[in-house]
Amino acid sequence: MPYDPKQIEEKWQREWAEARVAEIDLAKPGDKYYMLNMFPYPSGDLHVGHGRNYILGDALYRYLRMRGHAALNPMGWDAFGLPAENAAINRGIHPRQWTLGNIANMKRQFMRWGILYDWSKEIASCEPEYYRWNQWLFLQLYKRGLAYRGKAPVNWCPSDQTVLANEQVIDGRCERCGTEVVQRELEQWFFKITAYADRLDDGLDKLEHWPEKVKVMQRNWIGRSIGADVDFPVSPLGKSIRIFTTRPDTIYGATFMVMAPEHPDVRALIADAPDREQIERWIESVRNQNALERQEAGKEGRFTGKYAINPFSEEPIPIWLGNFVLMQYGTGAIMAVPGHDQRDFEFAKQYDLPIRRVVDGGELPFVDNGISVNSGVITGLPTPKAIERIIEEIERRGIGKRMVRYRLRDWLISRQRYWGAPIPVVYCPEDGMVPVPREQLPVVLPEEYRPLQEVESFVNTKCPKCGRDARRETDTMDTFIDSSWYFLRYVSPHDTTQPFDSELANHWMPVDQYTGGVEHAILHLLYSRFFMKVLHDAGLVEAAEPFMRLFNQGMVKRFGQVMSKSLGNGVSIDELASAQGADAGRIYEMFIGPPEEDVEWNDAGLNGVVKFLQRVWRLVLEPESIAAESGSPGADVDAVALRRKVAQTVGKVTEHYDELRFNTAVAFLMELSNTMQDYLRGGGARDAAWDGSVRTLVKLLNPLAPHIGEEMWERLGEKGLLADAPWPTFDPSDAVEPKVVLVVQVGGKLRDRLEVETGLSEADAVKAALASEKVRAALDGRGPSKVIYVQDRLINLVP
Ligand code: ANZ
Repeated sequence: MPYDPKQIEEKWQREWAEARVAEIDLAKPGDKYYMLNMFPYPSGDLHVGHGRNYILGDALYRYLRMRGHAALNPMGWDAFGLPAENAAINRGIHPRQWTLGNIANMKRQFMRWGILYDWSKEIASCEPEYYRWNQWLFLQLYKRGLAYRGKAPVNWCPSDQTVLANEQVIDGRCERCGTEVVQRELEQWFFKITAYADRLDDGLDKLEHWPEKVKVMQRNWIGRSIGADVDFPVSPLGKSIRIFTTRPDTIYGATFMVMAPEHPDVRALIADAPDREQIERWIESVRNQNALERQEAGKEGRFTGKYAINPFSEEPIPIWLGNFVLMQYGTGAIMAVPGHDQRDFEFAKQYDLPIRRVVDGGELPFVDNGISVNSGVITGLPTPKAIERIIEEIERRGIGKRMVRYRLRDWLISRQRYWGAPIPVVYCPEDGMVPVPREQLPVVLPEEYRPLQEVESFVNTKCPKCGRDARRETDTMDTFIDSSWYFLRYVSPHDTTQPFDSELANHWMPVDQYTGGVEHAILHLLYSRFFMKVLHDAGLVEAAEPFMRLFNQGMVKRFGQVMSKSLGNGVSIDELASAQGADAGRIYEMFIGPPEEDVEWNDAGLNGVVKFLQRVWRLVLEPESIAAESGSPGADVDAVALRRKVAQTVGKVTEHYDELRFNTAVAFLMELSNTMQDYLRGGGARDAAWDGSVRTLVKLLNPLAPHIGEEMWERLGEKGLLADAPWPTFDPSDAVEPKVVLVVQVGGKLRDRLEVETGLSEADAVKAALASEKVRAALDGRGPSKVIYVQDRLINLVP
């Protein structure tokens, strides 16, 4: 019978499901390994671009099982969010119905690809059993002062009627609908992630198995800067204006000051300016620009007509307003040092302001470290020492202090939409803001799918404290909250008394291997790390970092572009599975390139994999037919050589699976099958060496092609599932290449005899020959102009 995936794949998918192979008893001790793929947003349909991530995870999981690990591999759904809501509104069905339909389809697709998840632990963040714990966690943060309400300028999309996070604003427009975003001041809920800025930054040092790139992105996002706050007296105001600088050592070179146009002291500063109205008009125009437009507008400013005193040089310096100074960062005011800062330099050139050198080292603007000059007590000191010394002086004089600042802002979690977890707070005319008590959770979403403030039956409630009429908070939570702790819920998916069991979490956390797209390098990972630290501080879990090892798989492209539904260049998982089979698709997705790199989909490559599987099938089940083939063997392979190849392959494939290098592992398996073919064609017996090689090949291939694997395993007469079979081991002494003596000649004259490995390539043989002292002497500095090489026997270097 020829290899036919249609005959076998569904059969084994059913077997695995019935045997519940991936179900694991979390309380049972064992060599735990928690592996996790980022839970998907249930958009409805998987294409092979998504497949790469999940197949990689499944291959690793199946490998770990065979290695004897107690491996946990759960799956769930990041099921809340705006797309579901929009899709539902467009189609006129309830977001829940749409979401659950998509979940069912994607779950079917996972099974169709032979992916083994522990479905007994499935979660969906849109279910009250799940989001009730979001609400509980919100209350924990609230109790700890980490959830607060504040007025904030927010990005508002007039079309979607919602607040958008900065990253949802692309070029000043709403990420979803393209409408121009406006700024509005609104009362919003925030999580105080800035309280953890230091620990989030420091913690990165310990994540040695995270890609460096991701850590750099997180560091930049947190943006820790060490420097000083310094007060500059402004006599017309009768007080000082505080600036933040990372280079206090350059203070003698501060020849002017620049304030953000929104700075609260600006009004008083320009109150009596003759051109006040003009300045105010300019301020208004800057205010209406978003951060990006402001950057693109180029450096622009207005002179306030007032002066501050540089506390060190004691000179009066003009106070300017500048569009490049942001109110949200530092103190919203800077000392401008045009000699040593690029932006200040450009500004000074533009408005003809004085530029002064206070650091020696190079041409102005000189922004690097150097030696302080013309700088009082710090003159002559190298920059790092100068910074330390001047900060001491600033603190001694009581005009400022050492300061650490962060770019990171608090996390705005309010969303004015329906399809999210309601924020569990009630507003009572008597008692003010009252958190919903734990026993009254979950605050369940109403059936009616409209923004919550429009749903009267939801809004009107009783105060949990006094029982009088009150109103519910109508904001829902950012869905990033759902994904900030779901990995903990997997250890207690059905617990109705707590979000997770601490003891189980302590056993299973941190996640050993986390895989997903690099698009989550910043927010999702940072928020998850933040939650973990808060829960750690609350004594609920020991680990303070959620993910030990992080892997970002590359994207699949077709026709040069990343696969996506909207571009219409996707390859459907269903079509592929029914045409070439899930196993061929799985191997191809792994063979296509290094897993971290972007790759181009190529149908011809897929056909090559189908041929490989057909060959393996015949090698394992119909070896006679290969032995009888006319083609001559590519090399002599006896039983010893076959055993050696098998041992070497076990070693290499194991090593490469450990490092997720599935593409090279496939190449080794192809090599092994070629050697096995040569063995048969050269008349090799079907003896113990052969039987061993067959079983090893089937096992090594199993993580990647489990359907054909199980079928061959069964047909070989083996008992039990291959999924449960132990990983092959090998005797390292079997893997050693035997040595041969290579005769080395120079111009036909014997010069040396070298012990080398068998099967050396010509290039390696030349290298070995040139390493010989005698050969080099005979060549006398001349390179070989010609090489004659007889493998395993002789090499002749002709000068
Ligand atoms: C004087 C100076 C001299 C500066 C010099 C730099 C070099 P990071 O490292 O990103 O934190 N700055 C401070 N607040 C600002 C604001 N609200 N908007 C725009 N720029 C601001 O940058 C800190 C530096 O950026 C500070 O150090 C300040 O310029 C500027 F040779 O002060 B510096």
